[in-house]
Amino acid sequence: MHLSFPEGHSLSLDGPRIMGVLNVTPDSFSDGGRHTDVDTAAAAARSMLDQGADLLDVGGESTRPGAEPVDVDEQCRRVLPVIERLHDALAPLISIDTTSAAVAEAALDAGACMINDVSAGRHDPEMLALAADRGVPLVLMHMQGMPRTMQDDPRYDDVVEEVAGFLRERLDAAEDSGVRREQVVLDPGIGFGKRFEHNLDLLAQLDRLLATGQPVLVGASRKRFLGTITGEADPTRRDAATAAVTALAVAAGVRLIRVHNVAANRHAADVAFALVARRAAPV
Ligand code: HH2
Repeated sequence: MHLSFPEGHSLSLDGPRIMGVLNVTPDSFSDGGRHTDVDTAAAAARSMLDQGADLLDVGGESTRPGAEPVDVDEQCRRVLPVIERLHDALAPLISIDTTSAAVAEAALDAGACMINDVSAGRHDPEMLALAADRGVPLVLMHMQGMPRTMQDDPRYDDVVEEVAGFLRERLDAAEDSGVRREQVVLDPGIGFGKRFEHNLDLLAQLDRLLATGQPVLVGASRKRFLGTITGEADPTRRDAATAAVTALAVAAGVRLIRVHNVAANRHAADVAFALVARRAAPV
């Protein structure tokens, strides 16, 4: 299994791949305000690539619970100079984290080569057609509600079945719009309209999402449910907790992990993968 990018690049999913988070926002819950000028963002990107990131996810709109939408012009003002600089200086694989097709299109023109849409193509009717037209990999994520209100009262009868069913529907919608199935990554949307128990159920039953046959991405990095378990209120001190999720997700078969601390999670993913490989190794 692999993802195909423009100009003949591809990313094999035979092993775990780490997506480093690069938020160019004043208000993201963990790295907000840290990368708002291009030089600092480029330095952070270089450091993540040195630590073993396979791709970088650049976003100009926080989706933390309670966040207000950021308009297209402001998202572009934040992300485009950073994407251009990264593309010119480091040429990494860059994913654009947005629900707006206009932002995604401008980001692809500036050097991004993948779209990460936390609304799974529901926010902007042009998004699926854009991904099809440009032939880029597309992450479809589950979210109940919208960031501003999603944590008010999330409810499910069977969270895993409902999330998997939603993602199967969005996969079909993407395919109907011309996106190639093998380019679609599914994401359960940890923390997006989910209570503590919902997040645990989704992570404990990743096999049910992997049964779709699609590559799965998990983004649990530093999220609040980890603080609930560990008692750690500061998101930047949740990297060991994040690495535990990474190891278990990789052992379950997840091949894309979205994280803030690349070094810790690169190691966790590689160790988990090496151990799982021995399960299948001949004696
Ligand atoms: N989580 C966040 C943002 N984008 N994309 C995907 N595919 N999956 C996720 O779990 C996911 C995501 C939230 O984390 P972060 O970017 O660190 O914070 P903020 O939304 O406050 O910028």
